[in-house]
Amino acid sequence: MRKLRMLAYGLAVLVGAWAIGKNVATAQVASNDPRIALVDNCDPPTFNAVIPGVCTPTPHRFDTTFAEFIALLFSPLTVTTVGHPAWNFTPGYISVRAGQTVRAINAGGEGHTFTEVANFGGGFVPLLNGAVSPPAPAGTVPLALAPACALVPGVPAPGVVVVAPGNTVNVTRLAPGLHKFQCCIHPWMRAVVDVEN
Ligand SMILES: [Cu+2]
Repeated sequence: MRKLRMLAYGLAVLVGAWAIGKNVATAQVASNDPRIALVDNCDPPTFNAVIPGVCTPTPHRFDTTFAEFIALLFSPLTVTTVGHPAWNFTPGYISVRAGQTVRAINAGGEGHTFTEVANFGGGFVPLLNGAVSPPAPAGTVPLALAPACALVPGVPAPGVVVVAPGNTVNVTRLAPGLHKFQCCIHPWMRAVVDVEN
């Protein structure tokens, strides 16, 4: 467990440092724009005991403890990370008209990214990709990194913007067709935006 804590703490520093250097678009847009909520259920005392400051208290306190979160990262039915279902993008599929702005609103207590990827894949936190054992069961196949989620030290990746709790990122100028978005921290948080002509 100590090793896990050290690793988690290192990751928190990494994510925190990344968030500080980023601007998140918060321009006012029409309130009827299609929106996707970035949702989690982090319990502040237990998450912040492992990764200080990672879970912001919210008016309605979230209550998935860190241990519960880790316990549901994996399932005996699959060899890859499944993730805790309380961490998700909702809705996971929306259909919008070309030209509409999609608002991705962080309704959770943790930072998340809303990153467009060519194909869904792993994020930049090895623990949450199933690459660290424990907690990953023996035989776990780590998720392959989605290239758009790659972090290169000193080189900000355009799509890897950490959206702080309560903040919104606006996605504009989406071409007609299917667009896939995921969180580069919790790679099971995913949504598809279908842009109609
Ligand atoms: Cu996330």
